[in-house]
Amino acid sequence: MTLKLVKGGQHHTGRSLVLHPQLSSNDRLLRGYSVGKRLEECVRLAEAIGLLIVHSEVIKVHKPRPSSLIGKGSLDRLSSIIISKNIDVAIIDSILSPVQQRNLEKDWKCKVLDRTSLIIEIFGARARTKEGVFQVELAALTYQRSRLVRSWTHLERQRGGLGFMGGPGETQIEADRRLINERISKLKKVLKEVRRTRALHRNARQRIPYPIIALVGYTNSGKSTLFNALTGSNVYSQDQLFATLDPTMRGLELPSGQKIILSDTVGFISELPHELIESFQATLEEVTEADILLHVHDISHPNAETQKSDVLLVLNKMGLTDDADVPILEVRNKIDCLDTEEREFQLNQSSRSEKKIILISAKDGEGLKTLLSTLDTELNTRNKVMKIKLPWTDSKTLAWIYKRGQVIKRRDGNESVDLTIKLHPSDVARLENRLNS
Ligand SMILES: Nc1nc2c(ncn2[C@@H]2O[C@H](COP(=O)(O)OP(=O)(O)OP(=O)(O)O)[C@@H](O)[C@H]2O)c(=O)[nH]1
Ligand SMILES: [Mg+2]
Repeated sequence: MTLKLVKGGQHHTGRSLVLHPQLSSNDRLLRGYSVGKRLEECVRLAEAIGLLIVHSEVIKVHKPRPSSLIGKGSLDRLSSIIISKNIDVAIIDSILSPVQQRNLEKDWKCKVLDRTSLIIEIFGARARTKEGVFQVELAALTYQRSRLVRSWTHLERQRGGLGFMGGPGETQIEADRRLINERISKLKKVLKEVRRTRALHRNARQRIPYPIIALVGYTNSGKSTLFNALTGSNVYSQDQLFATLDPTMRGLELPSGQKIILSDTVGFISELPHELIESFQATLEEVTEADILLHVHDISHPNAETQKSDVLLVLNKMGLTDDADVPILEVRNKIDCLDTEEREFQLNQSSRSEKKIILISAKDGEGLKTLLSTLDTELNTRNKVMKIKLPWTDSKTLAWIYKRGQVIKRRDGNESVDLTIKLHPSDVARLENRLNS
């Protein structure tokens, strides 16, 4: 498979067909998941790279065929639609094996993209910064490489006889893999440098230790709208999947006067390709390093529950388990879209829930005050980051700090030691007493 990336926001043009294969083993059916909505999402993904969708359907797959996923009957029926409607690209909303993809392309005589390649394509079209472009390219190549391995190794296509391209006897697959590997290691080096620079910036920020609050959530849930409403900014927000790709941060003051940094970043989606999660480490570090996560839900979406668990799944893959590492506050957005009955239900649920649930409308501003004061409370009951200088003579306090708190950074001087520590708010006062006595 060749996955050609569209760089710098260019769009594809083309007539397209979108299929959502509904596997009978699909456990989502049991979770009140709407298949129609999932098809709609895939149509919107295809639209996100500028394709014109001329036909879309859910197709029942009882026994997935290893050679083509869908059965012969549907294959032929779709083939005539593809011919009569002049279709250039068929999008299959699932993950295809390289063999399935090639066979479908041969059979239908059009380009075939699966969900993973489609999402990587969208990221490619959205990437604006150098960093974004590199990250997408890395994801695309990693995906391509995994498919080379699976599809070609047993075929070992020998490159035509002369042997001056690559060493004698070198096979096409080895040459391809070598090129891809070289590029992948180059990209990884560049991105490592990006991460190093970012870490330096983060350290500089931590010298004035403002807590970082990161917005996370399903794509199109309203993160950027909320970001704009809270910070008075004007970042791009649009009724479009993956409107945001590059992270943005802004300072903000809570009602108590506490300053925080709010960060908006790329949204998640069901079955987000793991290649993207791995490649976007630099971007996603704003999330993994945050003090609190605000998980923004589009509560008016019929698949809100599935979207929620799929976002938590991605966070898990990033090593963030629900509340164990960092508090995750549930923010239910778009309550302006609910009717009276649904609104009552939501209010009821949030007042009964043990976990904090905050209902808001980022568009109308409803609930934003509560959200900010909740953040205040949350930050006040959480560990505080402090910097102190301790004379060596006070070894008792040093021992106390190691026992009660967490030492993040330590620099030993001749007469004193500089420490950056994390302490529970109740211990902060105790420490101050010790230092003053
Ligand atoms: N009715 C209503 N619409 C909202 C609300 N918040 C956001 N929207 C709309 O939802 C769409 C998506 O909003 P964004 O803020 O771009 O969503 P996002 O989460 O940043 O999306 P990505 O960047 O694509 O991940 C836009 O059309 C917004 O106008 C809300 O509270 N009520
Ligand atoms: Mg956004």
